[in-house]
Amino acid sequence: MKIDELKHAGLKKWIEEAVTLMTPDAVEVCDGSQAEYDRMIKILVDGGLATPLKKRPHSYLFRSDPSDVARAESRTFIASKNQDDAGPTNNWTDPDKLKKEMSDLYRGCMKGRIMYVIPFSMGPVGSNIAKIGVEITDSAYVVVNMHIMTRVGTKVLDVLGGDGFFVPCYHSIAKPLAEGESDNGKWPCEPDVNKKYISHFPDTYEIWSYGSGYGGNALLGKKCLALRIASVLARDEGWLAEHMLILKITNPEGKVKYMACAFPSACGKTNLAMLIPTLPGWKVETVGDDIAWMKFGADGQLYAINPESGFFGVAPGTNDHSNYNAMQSIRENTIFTNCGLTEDGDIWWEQIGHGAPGKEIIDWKGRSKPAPQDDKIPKGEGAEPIAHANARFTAPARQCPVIAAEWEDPKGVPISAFLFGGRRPATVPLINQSKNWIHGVFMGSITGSEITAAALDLAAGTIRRDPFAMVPFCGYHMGDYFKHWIDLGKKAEAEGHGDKLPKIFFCNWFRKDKDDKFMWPGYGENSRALAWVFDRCDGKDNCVETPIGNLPKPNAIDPPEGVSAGAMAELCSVDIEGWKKEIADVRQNHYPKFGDKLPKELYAELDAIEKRLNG
Ligand code: SAT
Ligand code: MN
Repeated sequence: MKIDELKHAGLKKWIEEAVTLMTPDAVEVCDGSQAEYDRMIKILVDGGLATPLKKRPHSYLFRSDPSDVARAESRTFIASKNQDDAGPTNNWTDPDKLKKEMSDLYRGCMKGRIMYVIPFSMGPVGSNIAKIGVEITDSAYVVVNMHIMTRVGTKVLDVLGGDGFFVPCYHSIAKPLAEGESDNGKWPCEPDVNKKYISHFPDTYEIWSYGSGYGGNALLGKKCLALRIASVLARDEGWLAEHMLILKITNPEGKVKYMACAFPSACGKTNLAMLIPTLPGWKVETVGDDIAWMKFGADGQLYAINPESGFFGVAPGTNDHSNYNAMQSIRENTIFTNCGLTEDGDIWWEQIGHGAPGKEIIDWKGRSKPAPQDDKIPKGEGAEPIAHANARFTAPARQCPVIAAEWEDPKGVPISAFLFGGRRPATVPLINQSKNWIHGVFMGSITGSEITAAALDLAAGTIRRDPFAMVPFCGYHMGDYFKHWIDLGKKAEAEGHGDKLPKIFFCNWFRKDKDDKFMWPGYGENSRALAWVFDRCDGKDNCVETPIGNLPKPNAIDPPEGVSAGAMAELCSVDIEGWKKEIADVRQNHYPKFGDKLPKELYAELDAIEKRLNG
């Protein structure tokens, strides 16, 4: 499609301005077809950037530049007009100054390249919870990834119509080509991290990204739109855009509930989303593995959609035991980035479940290495893994064997429970239900993981708080974000729908004993905690009230093999002294960060828990 054929005058004007600024050799509006995907892949293979995988149909391996392997948090900006709107967890910069600086960089940045215009829908096309974005990019890698991760193409333009709302997203890899020059197999990007930009303009709902071609820096529908900008839209419009997986759980009687769960990174979120229950008769299916958008329906019930249509999952550590369903999801039609390449033409990574076949393997930097005999992470001086620790797979969600039938239902799925959790070797019980909505918001606000190895300036044992697992992804002041959560609960209650609010739970799969051993086996056994949550949502009398919330009654959760009755009791008990320290830490080190924007309701919650602990 040509720009002239676009019906939306605002979109046309915006693209024309970008063309004038970035001066690409040509412009293509993406139609989202399989033919388009195949054509882009051919360009990437011919250019030496993608390697077809003999062992996996329609699958390709990419190796990025070593400077371009993860989200660039230090170069991620929230450029609100008012500095105070960005809050203490974001890098703020003045929007006018930033736009001027970036416009200078964008000038001529697509010379020698094609500008692809990608109309995409976050959420099922036409859903009233979905939003439309348009990304312009000079990266064919971005086009193919967006094809998998979002709904792309003409069908989106049809919904957009002549005057619909879209989030405009600029992206350039910042590598113009001179006459006759080509990428020649080298991942194009701006190698100087300090010249990469991932910028958000929350007042105007715009995204400008420059210099990186990787993941969330470049696939702008994901963290940039679906979380940072969407969190602002959600605040302004009265809904929730959250860093949550969505799972469907069915009990042995065939009754169904949906849960949305937030965890900081490295807590096994994708694994939980695709869990295979060990509890007989229970079934877990996947609606989403990373992001949930939720709106209240006219019936007062909160409905969630997964705005994405694919999984952009961390490869290392994924294996048939940790996540069988993810391994099944990536058998074909998958893009791999920064994994190892085996002699027989397959991908490989640390903790994939087996050593690498053959004598040699190509590592993520493209170097030939001896094929590892086992899948352990190499340790010691100068040891380098074969796959980058943040190597990823991009796979269509529909390929997941346990994708829920309703995962694309435009009206969303009704959410019964929220779960928050982190890696907490001490103090936090296996599962705990909040006393009420505000107590639940309190739980979300103190979510975090313990730092194990002494990292940078933080001592081991320190809790790195990541409220609602949203710290890197909230597009505005987190104090206001907590308030938004509190307000939504109050509004539902005022409207007489308090009983329909999701119940809120705090969980911890990572408790350790005195010998530093994990007390809970995790993975499929987490279904035992989920089953308890399910029954709580049904009002089953299976809990005891404690100062920190409602904990499972003794024997309410059957211990899995290898967990003694004593250990089970400890996992479900209140560590009074530990919680006193927790409360003191929140009061001294966590809440003050948010200044006077920290809602007074949360301080009141802190006081109330402290009083109960002392009582
Ligand atoms: O690179 S992404 O932002 O898409 C994934 C992540 O870092 O969580
Ligand atoms: Mn995530």
